[in-house]
Amino acid sequence: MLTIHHLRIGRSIFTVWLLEELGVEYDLVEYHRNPETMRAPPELREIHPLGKSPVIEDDGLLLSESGAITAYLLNKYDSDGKFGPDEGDAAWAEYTQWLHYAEGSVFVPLLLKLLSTRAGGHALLDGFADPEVALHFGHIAGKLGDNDFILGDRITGADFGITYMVSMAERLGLLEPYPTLADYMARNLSRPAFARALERAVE
Ligand SMILES: N[C@@H](CCC(=O)N[C@@H](CS)C(=O)NCC(=O)O)C(=O)O
Repeated sequence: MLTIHHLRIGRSIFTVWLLEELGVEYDLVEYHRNPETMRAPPELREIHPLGKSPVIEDDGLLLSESGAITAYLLNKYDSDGKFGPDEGDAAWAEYTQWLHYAEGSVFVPLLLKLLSTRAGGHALLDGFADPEVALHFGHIAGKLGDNDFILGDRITGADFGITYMVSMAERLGLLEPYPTLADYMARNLSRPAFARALERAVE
């Protein structure tokens, strides 16, 4: 059976949500952050050399990186293509761009804002991160438009990572200028599969 290594609190709940949407059976192993450093416990390094989450194990495969995990899970468990277009066409290329955009581009400025906030404000970090946050969240809101999901009227694999970024922006108090993104997040987090993920992953 597939195993997900889930670190609280962080992005792996969004992979658990995907597993619930797909109806895949899985074992969940939970880890807690060190309350002082907020880093993952050393046990995660016994699973994967990077010691980060999410990590999945499936049929002898050990896989990290949430975008790659999403792609793998959809390839294997979404045979009727409910959560993404077929590989190779233009719709798939655009979908892949949005799938990797979250971790590849949106996360860094959010991390800088997190560090700046923890430092009680930091001019150098904010000087870079503030316009980048505005650039990326303006871009995401522009793409979303009046749609329910990032690529239109149905949820795709790209929505899991984008929802994580939007939720992180919300936690950092950065979402106020983007009411449609707040609605988007609320819509996604109110899905029954997300409620099941929370029930499973958060005691
Ligand atoms: N790009 C990776 C990032 C993985 C990552 O940094 N995960 C965080 C949790 S949200 C983590 O494990 N942090 C603990 C640490 O670095 O000590 C992905 O998409 O999975």
